[in-house]
Amino acid sequence: MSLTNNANVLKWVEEMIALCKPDKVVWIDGSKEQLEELKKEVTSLPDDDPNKMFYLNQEKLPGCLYHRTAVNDVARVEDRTFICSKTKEGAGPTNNWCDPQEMYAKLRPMYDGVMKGQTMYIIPYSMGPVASPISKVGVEITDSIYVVLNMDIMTRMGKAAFDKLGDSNDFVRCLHSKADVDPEKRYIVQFPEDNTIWSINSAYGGNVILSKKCFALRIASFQGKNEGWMAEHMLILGVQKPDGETKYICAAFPSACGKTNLAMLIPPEGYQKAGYKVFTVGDDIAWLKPGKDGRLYAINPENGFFGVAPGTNAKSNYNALASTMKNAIFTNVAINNDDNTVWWEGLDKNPPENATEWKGSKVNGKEFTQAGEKLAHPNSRFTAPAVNCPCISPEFDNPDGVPISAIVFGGRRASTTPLVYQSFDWTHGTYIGSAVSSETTAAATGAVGVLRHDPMAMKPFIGYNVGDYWAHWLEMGKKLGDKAPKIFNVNWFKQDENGSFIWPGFGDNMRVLDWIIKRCDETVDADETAIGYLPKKNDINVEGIEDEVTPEIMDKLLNVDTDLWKKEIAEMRRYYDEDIAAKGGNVPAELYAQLENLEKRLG
Ligand code: GTP
Ligand code: SPV
Ligand code: MN
Repeated sequence: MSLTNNANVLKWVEEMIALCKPDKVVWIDGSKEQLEELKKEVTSLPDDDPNKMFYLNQEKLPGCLYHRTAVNDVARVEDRTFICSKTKEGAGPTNNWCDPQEMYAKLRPMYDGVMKGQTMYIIPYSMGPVASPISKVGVEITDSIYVVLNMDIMTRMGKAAFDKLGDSNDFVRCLHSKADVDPEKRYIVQFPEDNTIWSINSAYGGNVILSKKCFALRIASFQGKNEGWMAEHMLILGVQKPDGETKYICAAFPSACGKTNLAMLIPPEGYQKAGYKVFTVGDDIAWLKPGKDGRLYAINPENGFFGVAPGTNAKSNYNALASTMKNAIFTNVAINNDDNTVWWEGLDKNPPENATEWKGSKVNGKEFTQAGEKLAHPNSRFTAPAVNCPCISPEFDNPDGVPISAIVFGGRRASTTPLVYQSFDWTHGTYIGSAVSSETTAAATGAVGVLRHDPMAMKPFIGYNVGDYWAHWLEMGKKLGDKAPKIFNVNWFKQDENGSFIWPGFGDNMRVLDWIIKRCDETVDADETAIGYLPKKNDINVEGIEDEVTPEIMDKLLNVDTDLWKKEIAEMRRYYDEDIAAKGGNVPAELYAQLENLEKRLG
């Protein structure tokens, strides 16, 4: 029985049934009973079934499940991801493009009968609190129980989403089939003008949880441009100061560059004693819209965290670890067979001897890791409900969102970029965002550690022409005027000659947030340099870490090396000219002017 009378939904569902030809159709109402049934079904599959999920130790990890994906299916696949706008210019130089009709024609035969002998699940969901005027509805059709269970954690899933939709046609049509998980036939395709996403031949995270990068960033960024708001790859956190005021900050870092960690940080002891508290609103995606008072407000469209497991431990990110202790799903981590719990690199220093590594082989984990092998895949992930997070913000469900005081950009940079600096204004901040580059990580397939441009940490996620995207940023700044958030850049990843990080990072990043907040409150001065405002050396509080961050290290962290910056800027000019402008991206004149001014200031 269908869960809605919405004629647009019913018509589309009928078409998809006719195309995929499932044996059975199940509407997901979001009830506990239905989800428990699905868990039973997916854990009862034979051990060698690739769709199998496993119950973990239900005393230590109640409600938690484990899943491993195909070896060739462990990360987003950017080379197989398409933005099928009506025109090539619509997708612009940062996206793969194909004519939509051509793409539909190519994919339709692949979906034809793909669900024969299988069940089709129809998942209604809301991105953002159901009551929020900023939220939007999606419907995902899938043949994967893993997807249903992930969507339950990551979104507000179930009938309430259809109630919100009413008889409107404004919902995103998401179609997913795992098909044969054939990497040669894997496609992740967005059709922005049709509000449609088609994903096939993957069963992994970001490729199949279509609410996430496909909808909440690629489609939503396009909607935001047309409707006057922004969808960004940003965490949202609140810092409650000793005086009781909470300041909200958004930060955009590329994949696997520290958003989840910063969003959940535990302040150093000195800050805790002084009365500072950090609250998490979101760890990956922000939808930003001007509010009635003219300030910029953010909601987190998601309802859970799909976080990087390796490196997560009680010290680096206690709150993330605590979030995974019940009703979570673990993907591609290792199993400790002694007690049927999970393990990954960086959890602790004791890899289990009696382990199953992420591909499914039983190994002696100690010997295995000593030999340099990884027990967990570097992009192994947990899916955890936001309600589990000990520091979840009391404003998490606020339909109006939270007012943003600062926007922070960052990336992995071994050199050049200082620990923190502030832009002169919104336009300069937009330039800084456009200039984000970062060393690549395991979050996407391909080489790791290669420096690449990743404007606003959105390179894989801008659902339209990057030139128009930058223009939209500039326009938002004009709309917000003097109420616009201040824009900063940070770099937690500066290295010494031996390749070691010179900034302790994690909880100590609070020290940088502290400076950022003081800049917003205008209670701290700064040095005006060619690249922007830098902290005066003694204004980054190092109380308690003086041994690690000596004055010499602080000098290195805040250093602006003119030669390196001249190279950086030459590369930016090449990037704007060759990678963007020459390939159909209209770099706004204001950004070129920013680049020229920067060149002049550096001499
Ligand atoms: P996505 O979910 O892919 O968007 O990633 P993310 O930006 O949320 O990154 P996450 O917080 O999961 O961090 C990814 C990796 O960076 C982990 O291995 C962390 O241990 C490491 N990391 C995070 N913060 C810091 C930091 O301040 N310093 C250092 N050195 N490493 C960090
Ligand atoms: C990212 O890669 O930025 C992620 C994980 O947050 S995924 O959902 O796979 O995109
Ligand atoms: Mn992400």
